[in-house]
Amino acid sequence: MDSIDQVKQIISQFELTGDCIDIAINTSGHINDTFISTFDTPQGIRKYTHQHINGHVFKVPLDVMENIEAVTSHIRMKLRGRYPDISKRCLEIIRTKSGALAYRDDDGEYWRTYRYIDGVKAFDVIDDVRQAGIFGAAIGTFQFQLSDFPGETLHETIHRFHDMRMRYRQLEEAVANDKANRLTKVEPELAFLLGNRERGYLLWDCMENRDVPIRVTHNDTKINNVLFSQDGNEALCVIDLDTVMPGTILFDTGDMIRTATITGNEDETDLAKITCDERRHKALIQGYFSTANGFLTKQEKTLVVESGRNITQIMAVRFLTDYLNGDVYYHVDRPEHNLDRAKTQIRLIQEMDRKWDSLNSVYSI
Ligand code: GN1
Ligand code: MG
Repeated sequence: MDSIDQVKQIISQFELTGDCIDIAINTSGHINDTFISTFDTPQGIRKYTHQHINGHVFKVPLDVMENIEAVTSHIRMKLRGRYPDISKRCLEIIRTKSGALAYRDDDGEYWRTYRYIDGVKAFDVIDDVRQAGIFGAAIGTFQFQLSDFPGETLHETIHRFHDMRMRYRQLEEAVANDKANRLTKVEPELAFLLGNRERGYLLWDCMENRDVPIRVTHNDTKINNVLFSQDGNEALCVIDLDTVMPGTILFDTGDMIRTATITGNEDETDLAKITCDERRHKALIQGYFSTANGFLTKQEKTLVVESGRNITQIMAVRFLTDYLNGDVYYHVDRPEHNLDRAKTQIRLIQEMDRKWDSLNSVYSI
């Protein structure tokens, strides 16, 4: 983690006015280090989000920033004219003093700044059924806004990000190396994931065979990446555009289902609290279809429920792999953190399977 003094020096490289009166650390993300600054300016108090982009995960940080700039410009164009104030509805990059999208520090590490979106709410777990519908509609709207964006112009910032075959190969490698000497602790989880391997290839294969079209995808549409109004009645903005890339929208419906139907936190240690809430699932998909229906193909629609199981599976594989590798990818707060995360994801899949017929009833509505 970077020191506050270092962060102060970094912040001074960006095109900001006023005096920096506070810097706070935000620990919610798994990948980048995040800081929130407060500035006293002649126009009043202004806040900003500063992030040290994880160069281990994002090999070319400037490609990430170019993607975000392109996508946010497109969304802003769609929002203008529809809303008098779009400041809470789209991320806004603050450039460096020399006009760059990110600042490269003396160690070659990249930093970026966004205008902080204040007066909004984010949820790690959904509060109620109605909110699931609002969240689903927000993801559909996001996809719709980008449905006419030329996806092929975006950089692939993490190669084959949702390629399940590659993720299983990485898991196999982690098992073979057993770097952190943890293999004996993961036997049931590993057995479950290996038993589900073939089914997991479905989404990626459909995309590669072009059974579903390539579109712009967010690739991290978890519930806490959508900002809600304070009263929770409106979804305002989809944030964390780091992994925006060409892909299938099923990656996004999948992450949406994974995070909005689970009844506990991603790292909950009491697995008895984890199930897939069928009522939220139904409201979520109805909300999603209400805004996305117009551009989805029949095959995309057919695979939406499966996508929730699929993306939950890929997360379980990735968390378990990182646990076996000794926690080199995701931020962790405790030694078993990644294993706890893998376990909740596996429990969620088991619960989805138990309720599978009921989950699929969304298609007969
Ligand atoms: C990571 O940094 P964060 O928390 O937004 C990860 C996602 C996972 C997520 C699991 C680049 O996202 O793929 O879904 O954790 N991002 C990357 O919560 O690997
Ligand atoms: Mg992310």
